[in-house]
Amino acid sequence: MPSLWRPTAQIVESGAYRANVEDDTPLQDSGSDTGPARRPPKWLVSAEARGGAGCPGPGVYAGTVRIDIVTIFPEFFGVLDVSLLGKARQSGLIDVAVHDLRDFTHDRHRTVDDTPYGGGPGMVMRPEPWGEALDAVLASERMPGAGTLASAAMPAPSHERMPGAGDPVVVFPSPAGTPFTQATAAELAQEQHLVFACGRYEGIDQRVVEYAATRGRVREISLGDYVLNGGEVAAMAMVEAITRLVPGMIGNPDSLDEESHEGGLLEYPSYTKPAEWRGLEVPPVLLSGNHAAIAAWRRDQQLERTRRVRPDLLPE
Ligand code: JF5
Repeated sequence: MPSLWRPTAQIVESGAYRANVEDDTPLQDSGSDTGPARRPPKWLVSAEARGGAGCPGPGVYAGTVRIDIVTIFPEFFGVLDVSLLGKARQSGLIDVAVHDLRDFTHDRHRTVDDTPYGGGPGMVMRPEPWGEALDAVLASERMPGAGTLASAAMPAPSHERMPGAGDPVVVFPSPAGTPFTQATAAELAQEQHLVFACGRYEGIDQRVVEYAATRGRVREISLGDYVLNGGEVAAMAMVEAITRLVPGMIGNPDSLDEESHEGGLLEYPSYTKPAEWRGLEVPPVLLSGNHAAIAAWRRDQQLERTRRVRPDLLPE
């Protein structure tokens, strides 16, 4: 690839890497014990979102949201390419990288799980690969005040810092977490760096969550009261809900529109042309041109629908 076209950061053969500007060296060797190097799918890297040729690296543009996803199934996240990255890349506002947890193992079988202490069914994800993966994705974190005169002073080592506003948010999708809502999505859409740690098996060694809390602001978040095979599908849903709310996103619905979903009512039913289709008619009020009547009808529909299917959303 001609250097002019080289992205400022790229995913390397080991699966996923976001290198800093000018640095495409993997932070960790995936090891030669894993057979021939695999070519990363093109969606693993979002060069456009990182600024493209000749542009500064991620985090340079105000408003860029960085999202790292750590998983043993990086291929799962190919669908993000279709659902959001196309738009997000064009806007340059969202920078997503997917990382294979197994790239942070050192044994020939790339082991990520083991039997639970204390006994019981299933397997638990071992802490070591998670520690290395989290260190890697958090390594290029820009310190508060970076690039200013104040940054000349040595920052405190991260293990002595208490994570606070501006530090990365580490999300552990888990049925044991707090419920994910539109309000959660709106909050997370304001962050600069989100890390999704997708667990599998019976879960991740709890010390990983403890450790992550020393490096970032940890959120254990549930998509709903059901059990999935892993955090991937939950993470994907969260990423989609969050990214569509990122300020400046192309096609970003305006905030007034969004507000009707936040602690509000369900949507009213929508119709478009033709006015009659297979014997089914559009409610005449919508064709009346009477804007007050239309607004009243829509409100009424919202209330009726909410009472019927989601009474829990209504006060008392
Ligand atoms: C998971 C360890 C995560 O099942 C879920 C989930 C449900 N709602 N939100 C997340 O995550 C799967 C399994 C094991 C961590």
